[in-house]
Amino acid sequence: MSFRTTTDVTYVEDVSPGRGALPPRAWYASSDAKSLSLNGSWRLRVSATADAEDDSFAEEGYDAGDWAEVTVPGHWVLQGDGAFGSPVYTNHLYPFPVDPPRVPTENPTGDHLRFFDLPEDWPALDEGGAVLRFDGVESCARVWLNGTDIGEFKGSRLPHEFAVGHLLKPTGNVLAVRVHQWSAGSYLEDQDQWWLPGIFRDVTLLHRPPGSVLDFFVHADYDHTTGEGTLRVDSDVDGRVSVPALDIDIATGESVTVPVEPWSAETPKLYDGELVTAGERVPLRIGFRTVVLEDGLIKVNGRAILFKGVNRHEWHPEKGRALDLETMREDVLLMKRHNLNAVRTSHYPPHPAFLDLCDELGLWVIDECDLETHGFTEQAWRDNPVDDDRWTPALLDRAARMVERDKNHPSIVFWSLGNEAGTGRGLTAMAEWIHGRDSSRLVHYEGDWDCRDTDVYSRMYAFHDEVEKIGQKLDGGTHKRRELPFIQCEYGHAMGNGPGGLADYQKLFESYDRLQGGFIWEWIDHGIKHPELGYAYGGDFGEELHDGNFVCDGLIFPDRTPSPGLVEYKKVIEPVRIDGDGADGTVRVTNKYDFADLSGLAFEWAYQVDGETVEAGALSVPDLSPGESADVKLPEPPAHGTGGETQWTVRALLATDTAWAPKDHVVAWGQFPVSGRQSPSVAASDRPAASEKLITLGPASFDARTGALKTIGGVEVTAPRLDVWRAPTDNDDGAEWQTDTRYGMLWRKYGLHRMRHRLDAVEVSDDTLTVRTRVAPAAWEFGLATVYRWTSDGERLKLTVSVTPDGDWKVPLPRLGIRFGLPQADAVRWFGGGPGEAYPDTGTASMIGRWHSTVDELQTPYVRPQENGARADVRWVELGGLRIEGDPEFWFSARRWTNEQLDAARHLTDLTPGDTVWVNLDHGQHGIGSQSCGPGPLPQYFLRAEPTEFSFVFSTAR
Ligand code: IPT
Repeated sequence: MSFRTTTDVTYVEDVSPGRGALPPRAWYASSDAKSLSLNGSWRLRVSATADAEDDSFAEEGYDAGDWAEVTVPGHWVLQGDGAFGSPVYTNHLYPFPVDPPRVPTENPTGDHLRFFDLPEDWPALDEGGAVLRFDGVESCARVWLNGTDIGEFKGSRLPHEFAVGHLLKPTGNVLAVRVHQWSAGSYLEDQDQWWLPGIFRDVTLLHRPPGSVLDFFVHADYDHTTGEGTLRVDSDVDGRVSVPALDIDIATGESVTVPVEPWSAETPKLYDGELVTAGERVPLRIGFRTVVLEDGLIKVNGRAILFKGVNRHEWHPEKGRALDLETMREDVLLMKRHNLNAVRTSHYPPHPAFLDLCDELGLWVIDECDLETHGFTEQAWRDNPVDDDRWTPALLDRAARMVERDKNHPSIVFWSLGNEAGTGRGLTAMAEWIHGRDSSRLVHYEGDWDCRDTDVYSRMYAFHDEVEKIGQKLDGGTHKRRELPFIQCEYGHAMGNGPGGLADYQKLFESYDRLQGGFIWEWIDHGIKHPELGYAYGGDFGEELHDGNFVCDGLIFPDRTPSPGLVEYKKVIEPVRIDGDGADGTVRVTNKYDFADLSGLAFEWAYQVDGETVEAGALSVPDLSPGESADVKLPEPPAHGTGGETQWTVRALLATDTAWAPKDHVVAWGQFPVSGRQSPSVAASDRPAASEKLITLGPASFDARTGALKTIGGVEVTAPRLDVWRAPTDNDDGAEWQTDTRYGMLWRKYGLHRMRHRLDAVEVSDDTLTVRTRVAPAAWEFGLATVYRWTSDGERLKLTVSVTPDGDWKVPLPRLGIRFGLPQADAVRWFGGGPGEAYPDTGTASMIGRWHSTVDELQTPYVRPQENGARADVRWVELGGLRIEGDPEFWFSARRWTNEQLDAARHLTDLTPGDTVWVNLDHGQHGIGSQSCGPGPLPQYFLRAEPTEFSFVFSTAR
């Protein structure tokens, strides 16, 4: 065969979806047809432009001996230690001039080569055909097999198949793939994520025997009024369908109705079946369920559902979007273990294996098309491809590739047209096509608030008050919209510390039928593992345009450890509510599942005295149906010594091992007090004794001139003083487009990070050492008159801090408390909220008890360092040889660097432990909110500057 060498790359800027590929069809694994994975080590050559090299590399016999090697699936910019270029992160700005469909001349192009032989057991080449499948290539690829050009395609996160049987040889096959980073398709893929070129999903050669299955559509409905399921499998190639457990054996195209157990995210019952044609057997996993819009509600199997969801991008800190099966499974397991019931595949169809896991383990899925044109917002959506008929074939191709690939997954309840693409005829065409092709699911798209094309009113980051109005149907809108249910396809922006306010949203979702829940933004921080920085984010690769750490906004850290945000969300959405009344000894249990009864759960009570469990036992709770509640009597409180703070803790645990967590995994819990806490009291019986240099009082000594505390018992301290500063969180800073007040900025403007402490008086009386100060920033006239009063009973030392604001305070305080230094501290024990961090609007999961940790483990490793690690409602804490009791309870944090150093750090590796452990004991903390992309803290979580008094009692630890 003669090979005509060319450098023609006009297809790169062609708006068409491609040339040569087979029509889209369902993605399935055959039981008996052979397949050959072409994953593994490939040869790679990266050029700076699309046409720098001609295509002679695709010719048989080409010598690629000096090419690099790259792993497929993979992104070449994440391999080769930067030798092949670097990742680029932008949120919505196109990282190239906007001139659709033109792309820059500088267009990194990876020529890939894979040599393969057919395995020995591969059928003879005249027995059927073969298909070459690419599951994902970013962003545009041209393909040759054995020197023959077989086509080119765009649509990065969508499958493309080519018929190649006639080109195969038993040995010495050469597969050549030229991948361009930028193409016309890039205009349709402006998602908020790293731009990562490469063949990042599997490449597979599939044998297609004569008479093999082509495409098929499983229709498996459930009628909740009869308890029966109706199955029909439409298949391009005739055959038979069997489901042994249901005694089903029917022809394709034929329907049968039998009693079945339905599929739901809570009860993911799948029936194993098989589709058999003359040439092939294909396993089926059938879930019976019916999704409808009825009475203005999304109903599955006759019941309205509540989404407790998350937006999931595919991410791995080393492999980018080239995810292995184990990682996908880990995501689903983590979601299930944290009570999530839904996932939106933001913003593209995921690897198909992920959807298998959703079917199997049970998650509602919004499957989203690979489409976003967000950057056009910068030009008021002018030239937006979704409103330009030239692009419509590409949009329809994308819709079809998603729907056809994924249509047999029971977990998918919504097709989403894409994300942030404005409005236009192209979207309408997609919606019409999807509605026509699959009437068994609903259509979602957020960008059109009139809901012209959609079956749900969907919004992102709507504030609580607006969500409430929508719940009450007082939000107006088009006639169509007013009839539709509402979801937040994105809310609770999990960037850095937070999100705050989730419990307040959940309350609304549970109060109004129309509000059918939401999806947190987002699942995982897209940090890239980096030798010097720990995890890299936008700008760390020298990008000329980037959006910094806005790419790290997940509920799990890049290494998939849950962040406090996920722990909070788990508690907020728990499927069983456990409230109680300690006084009359009853607990009220409410089943908040949509489908499941409580038979899968076992309940346990524990009775605690001063945070320590003195007795525990099983609690028998009736097997409640969804929505039902019962009051259950607790046992008589066990006898214990006198006094002490007492409480009940009741937990709901898995009664048996499940597919996603072992027996005893805690699903839900509640705590309620029996008798309250007694505040620590210290008689002011000791007299301060002043000498020339020192004042002594009880166990402590002070500098006589400044009144600064120097020692308590044998422990030397850096004197406590008022502290109002915290290293602003991403949510404190807010997003640049936020018009609302952004306190992170204002706190800095008003100098709260550089407060001065003026000493006004050191007074010694019979029983008190009083130090009067004024704490205020340079340049401003407002301040905090702060008085420290020290008393002692000879053994314990009490500090009472009185704070009286003066002047015109324009901002709330970040925190209010004292900070002091300890020469050393490692182990920490406390009685209060734990085990993890909590802030005023993120504290639902903070459980009162006895906890222990270390100073290092108290830190929450937000990828961009910021305020973190506070423990809430602390009664007492012991560290560094001291015991500190609070009156009232306080927020505690300790770290090996100052809050100023924390503030200055850009990556975790910037934080190096110093000689002092800095301890903050806070009377108050400002709420966290979600303003990095959403509302700030609700007013009830503000820490306002107002007259306040609080105390701590210090003693040496027992
Ligand atoms: C919204 C996007 O849909 C999502 O991809 C992500 O960028 C998120 O915000 C923020 O992290 S768009 C929002 C700016 C309204």
